[in-house]
Amino acid sequence: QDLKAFYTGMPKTELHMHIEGSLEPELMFELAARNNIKLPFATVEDVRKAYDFSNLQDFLDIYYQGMGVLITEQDFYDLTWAYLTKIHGQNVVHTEIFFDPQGHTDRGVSFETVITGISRALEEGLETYGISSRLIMCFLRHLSEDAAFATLEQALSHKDKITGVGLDSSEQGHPPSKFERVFAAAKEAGFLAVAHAGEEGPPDYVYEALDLLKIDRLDHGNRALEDDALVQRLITENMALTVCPLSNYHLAGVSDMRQHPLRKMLDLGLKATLNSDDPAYFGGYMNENFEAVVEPLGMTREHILALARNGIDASFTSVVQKQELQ
Ligand code: ES4
Ligand code: ZN
Repeated sequence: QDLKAFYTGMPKTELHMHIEGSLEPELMFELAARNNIKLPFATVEDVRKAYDFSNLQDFLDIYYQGMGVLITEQDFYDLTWAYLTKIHGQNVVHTEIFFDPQGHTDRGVSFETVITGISRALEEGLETYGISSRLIMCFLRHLSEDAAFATLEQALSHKDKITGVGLDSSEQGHPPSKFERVFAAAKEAGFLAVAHAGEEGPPDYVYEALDLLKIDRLDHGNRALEDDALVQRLITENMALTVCPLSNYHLAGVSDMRQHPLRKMLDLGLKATLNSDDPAYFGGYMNENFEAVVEPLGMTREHILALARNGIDASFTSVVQKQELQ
């Protein structure tokens, strides 16, 4: 109970959160009504009942369907503002937000509409709540390399608003190597890089993310623990992992939180951080993710502090600063 007061009151960073995954069912209904879109659900309760996933693809199908209510710039603003309001109430002071432009441009919503709505909310989040932020544009890995290149091209005129590129969506069968050239071009253009790897995919995909995509931070990385040499390398390179406990519980076969690898990662010396991934779909934001692991894993005040410190150290703001000092 004492620990709960500690992590809820603690200033926190969030480094792995898909803004489309923060769309709560209530707002989904509101936007559907506003945009004359018919949802395949009658009530908010029906939506929540559908959030019963057995794997990543199961979830992604519902996630892409859900984001279909986002049409106008105001929709993207409202989505982002709702997230910022929520995390302000949880003492999150810095957030690095993923967005999936291809999930929108493929439905006829322009890149400009998406980026303008999100960015306007982020600017206001800094003014009103004092929350600093960064934006990370993800490529959908189930789509082609060409499609990723076209998306990167669109991002170039918004370089001032986007700090990094990432890689998400269906991992199995879509290895990082598929995007080696796109990431090289993105890095050349000055973007930082992250990638989802080792969420469902094998340790080999983590090696590829390191060696071919030259990532600055690893998203998930859970399956790296299957390979001792890889673990040693992540420690030596001081590579941060953005771990998402409630997401793993709902998608990645962690059926009992006492089996979750987060504490083991910290005890091994890996630079693990705690994040919410898709808070509207997986049952909670930052505090709920702390709550899911602290007691089941017997974590101490020191573990919680390490997560907070790692979050600051692994933030793109810190990464940029370190690069400038070199
Ligand atoms: C995602 Cl949990 C997860 N994994 C991969 N891609 C994603 N996009 C949104 N949430
Ligand atoms: Zn994710």
